Amino acid sequence: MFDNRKVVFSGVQPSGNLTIGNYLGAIKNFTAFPEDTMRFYCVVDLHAITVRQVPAELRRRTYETLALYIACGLDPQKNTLFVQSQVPAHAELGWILDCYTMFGELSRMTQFKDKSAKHADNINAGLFTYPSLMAADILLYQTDIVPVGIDQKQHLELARDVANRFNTVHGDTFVVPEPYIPASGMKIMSLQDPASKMSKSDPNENAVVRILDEPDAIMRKFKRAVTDSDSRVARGEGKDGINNLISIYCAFTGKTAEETEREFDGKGYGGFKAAVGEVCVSALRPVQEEFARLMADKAYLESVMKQGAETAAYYARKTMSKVRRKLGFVG
Ligand code: AQP
Repeated sequence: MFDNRKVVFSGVQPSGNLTIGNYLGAIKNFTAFPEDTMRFYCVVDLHAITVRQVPAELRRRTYETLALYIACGLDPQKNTLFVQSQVPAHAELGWILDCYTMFGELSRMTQFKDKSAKHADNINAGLFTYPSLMAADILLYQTDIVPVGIDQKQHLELARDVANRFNTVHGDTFVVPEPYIPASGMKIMSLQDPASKMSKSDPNENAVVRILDEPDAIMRKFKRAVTDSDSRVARGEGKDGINNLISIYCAFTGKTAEETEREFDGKGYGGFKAAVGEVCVSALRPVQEEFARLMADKAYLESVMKQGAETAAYYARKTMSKVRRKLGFVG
């Protein structure tokens, strides 16, 4: 909409140390878009405060998330990498879209229900209206494509509904975005409770493999992964643990589930778990090395943030002036 390039937008919350769920479900796919797209990748710190954060940790994780974007292959010269709170238009459009999002719609969001159950002492309004802020993040850049994990599909559908509603009332204002959920972006499940999503804020460290975990820790966590009483490496009903490990193995190696089942035919769970650990360790090693190098140069990370925020704000302003005019705001 800004020019003839397709726009890609996505974000990750700096709400914990990122997991292989965030990596395989989202960040790895951010690098999949061609040069002739316009790409915005945001560290969504405004979203992170819907759950209580320790300020010093939030600050550190904001730098770390940005460094991980770069370490995972996002070149700041070719992608706009920025921090959400440094572009105030996100909060401004978030409020406006709150007024175009229905209470009933927000009440149906499964993430709200899950997070309210997890944080029963702090069910704040921001947790409830999280999806309208997410819609604002996306619509602000006239986004065509949003690479996300499948767990975010419901929020994305809501963003589409909000865009359509606004466009119907005020005439064409926003591009209606499409999700991009590639096969390798399946939902990575907890290693200890494979019926629930692997989440960076899970207090059980054995449940979560983090992008920055040491090789020993990664191997240990996979070896302890909960499976079942069968011993055949094959997908099936009631085999959530093995289904999940097969998905992870496939995502790191590019092999299909059938190829994986054939490769481990007759080999038992122990050997398979070790093999999943090994492919994970070797895929993450270059990311970890680059991350360490970047974190030693805070001034560089700050320059990336500053440049990214300026570029993002430039495009956000274009959308906001259109939105303000359509709404009848003065000036
Ligand atoms: N387990 C997962 N499998 C596949 N994709 C995942 N994503 C997250 N977990 C998985 C994808 O990562 C992107 C960024 O997620 P987020 O930080 O915005 O929030 P989230 O989905 O709430 O992630 P977490 O790890 O569960 O965070 P906390 O614990 O803070 O709530 C999204 O594209 C998401 O789909």
